[in-house]
Amino acid sequence: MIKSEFLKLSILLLIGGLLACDPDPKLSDKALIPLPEKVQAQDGVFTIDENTKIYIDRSELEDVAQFFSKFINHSTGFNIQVVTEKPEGDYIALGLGLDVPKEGYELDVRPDGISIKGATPEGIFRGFQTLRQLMPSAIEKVGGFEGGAWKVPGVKIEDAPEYGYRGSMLDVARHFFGVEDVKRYIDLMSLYKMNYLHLHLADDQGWRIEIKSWPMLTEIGGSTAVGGGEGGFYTQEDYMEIVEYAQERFITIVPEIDMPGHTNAALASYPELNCNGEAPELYTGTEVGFSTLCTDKEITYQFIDDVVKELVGLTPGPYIHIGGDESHVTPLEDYIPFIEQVQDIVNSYDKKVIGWDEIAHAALRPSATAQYWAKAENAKMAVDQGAKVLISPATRAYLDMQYDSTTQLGLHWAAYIELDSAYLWDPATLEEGIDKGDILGVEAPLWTETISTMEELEYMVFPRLIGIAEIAWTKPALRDWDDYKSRLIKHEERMKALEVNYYSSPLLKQEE
Ligand code: TNX
Repeated sequence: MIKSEFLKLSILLLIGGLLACDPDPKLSDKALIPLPEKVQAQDGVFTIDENTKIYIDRSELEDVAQFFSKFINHSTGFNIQVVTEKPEGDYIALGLGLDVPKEGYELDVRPDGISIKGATPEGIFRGFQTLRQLMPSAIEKVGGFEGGAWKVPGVKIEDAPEYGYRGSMLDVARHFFGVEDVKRYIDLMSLYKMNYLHLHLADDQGWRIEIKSWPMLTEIGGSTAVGGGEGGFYTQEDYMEIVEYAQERFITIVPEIDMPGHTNAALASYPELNCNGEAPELYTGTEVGFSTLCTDKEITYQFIDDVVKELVGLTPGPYIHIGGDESHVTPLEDYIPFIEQVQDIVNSYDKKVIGWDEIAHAALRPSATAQYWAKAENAKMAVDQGAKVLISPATRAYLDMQYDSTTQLGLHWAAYIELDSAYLWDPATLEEGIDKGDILGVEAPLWTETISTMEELEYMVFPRLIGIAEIAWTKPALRDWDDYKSRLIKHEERMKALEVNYYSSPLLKQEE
């Protein structure tokens, strides 16, 4: 008897202790990245429990609402439902009709309810990412419920992005990354409100997308990788799976076929594309600039038309990327008409062209965008022609650059890029003559000559991509390195919950 009383008392004390350990979360303990435009703390907390509903009053919000309920249910084990009639108890309301930009939103968290409003489902989706960062990090784990409550601190947030294109690029040509890896990358990007994923689908070392009218591209050209590994490719079915997965997260895939250089894999597959008609050996090294499509053969343009046509069939987004970089063995007098003709092919399928900054040597079509990676003078030539620029400076935004001289993976031809260097710049003031109005947005590319696994990929990408995401989303006047750094330190817990193999920079340890 005495023993059982003691047991009861201990259990009560234990529960009391647990409750005391679960104080209301404070807004100041949360890390919002990218930082929203206006954040105003409000009293109280909202508690998500098994009775919480997601309330929508329009069918356009059904998909986005289902996405959230699934997300929350996965980690909490709740069975939160989407309802179209105003519920009795507390709920999360999603609503349209707000007069804000396409991706803008307002998030209001009060003790008796949460609302996310916007102008489009996309805006609501971005707002949900903010709400997600206000929830305990355990929300990131499937079955993450470890006791305690899913409390969200009271807050009113108004937010909208600085740039409409906030992206990353994955080089799946040097080393191939399969569908599941790309999906994980898309998931991670979406947490930081990124909206474009550029896939570098063909290079000297590999052709990674099935083209039904030119089947040897993948059969031969897809069969290897840097270092001589087995390579791989996406069937069109696989690729659509990626496109649709991205679409559900309001991320647009931009396919790139690099040309006229970086084409050894294509030339090895179809020797008629080569000026001498001979197939070169498959290439597994890391040199650049030695290959070119034959720019004065008719078949080259038939080939490009066929490839672009099939790609367009897989591309709901507006852009096709034509590469155009480092074509060192294509004489400029051949390069220029080539780029002009390829732009016309892409435009004939109602898609817009993006190309690396060298394409500005050619006459750019009005809808073209030059991706600034190396030469500011190329980017300025593009601006002078009235084209837009996508900002990806190798010295700041290249995710394959080493953090410092001790980094084992990656390259350092452009720079060593520590977290502060990746964060402390602004697209609109980076180069004189390239102003806010000239800029489509910001993209951080990951080249994979030295990277072949997801673990390695995550190490190079995180947390630098997060800083780039903030540069692209948050107004420059609101950005501050020390403030960002302290948010990133708080955010480490969430990356751990996501099992991201991030680079634990010494800069993240200086504080406290
Ligand atoms: C330059 S960036 C390249 C790529 C390499 C990269 C390595 C660009 C347009 N071309 O072919 O992979 O450097 O950092």
